[in-house]
Amino acid sequence: MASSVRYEVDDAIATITLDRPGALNALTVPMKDELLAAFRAVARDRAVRAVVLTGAGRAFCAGQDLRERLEPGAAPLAVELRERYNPIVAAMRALDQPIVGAINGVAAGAGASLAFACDIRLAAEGASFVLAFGRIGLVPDSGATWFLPRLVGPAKAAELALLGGSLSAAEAERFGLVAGVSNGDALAADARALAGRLAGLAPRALALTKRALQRSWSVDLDEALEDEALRQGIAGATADHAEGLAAFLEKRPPRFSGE
Ligand code: LHQ
Repeated sequence: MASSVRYEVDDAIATITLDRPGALNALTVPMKDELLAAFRAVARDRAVRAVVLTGAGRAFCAGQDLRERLEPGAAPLAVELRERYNPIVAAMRALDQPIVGAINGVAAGAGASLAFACDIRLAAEGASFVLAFGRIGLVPDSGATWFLPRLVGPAKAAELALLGGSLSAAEAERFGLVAGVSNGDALAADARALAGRLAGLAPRALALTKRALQRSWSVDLDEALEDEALRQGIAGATADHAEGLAAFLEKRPPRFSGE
């Protein structure tokens, strides 16, 4: 079967491209397996320092392939989520390397959830986020109910999730859901430049920062302060911290090794 997820590594940046443009990159079983394999490949490859997740063609991802759901033998929804979607979202969040979502077009249903699970998002002018679940009598899934209130606030999250509403790229930027909106064809280059900036930073500090931000949602301030102290102890013992200090004092850009 032809691959529907492209995985390319270039200059410390892995680009993962959802590649079924004829169906707006709607997710099939093999595609979900490939996507999980791609994130696992990133996890194993320390030479990769940042990831770009994007879609081929005019869409980012239209969520679950709805035609596939009608095929005989399709797994029950809860099973499909537990066995295929949830492991992808968990793998994205467990990744040490930061993920830049390059949202090139519509991100609907579980496609929106994938976008939410990225660490930073950039959007093309024409992109949108569509909470399409309710329109087909389903509940937001693949992390959407967890990420959305945290990303845009509870009021907007409720409006979008309950009404199955859509956010344009400009609105998404206003709500802080995307870090920027790229004009014309600039998105790929802008996302790569952002990933390049991340790839130039100290990998272990980035990984520790990702974890601290994630953990902050489930702990009180005292625990967060202690968690920061613990992580800073680890970061402070790295060669990259020593390199960062040396570079500052020598007034030169740092060269982080990941050690
Ligand atoms: C599609 C799809 C699609 C197949 C466009 N499937 N072909 C669900 C179930 C199981 C387990 C776990 O979780 C989930 C979570 C979910 O993801 S539920 C939500 C599923 N997604 C949707 O409900 C979105 C359905 N798509 C749309 O509403 C529209 O296509 C959007 C708003 C994304 C884009 O609209 P347009 O720009 O007008 O494009 P279009 O509708 O004309 O689509 C273009 C083609 O892509 C078309 O194929 P065709 O052969 O007729 O040209 C669509 O059938 C196909 N396509 N989404 N999810």
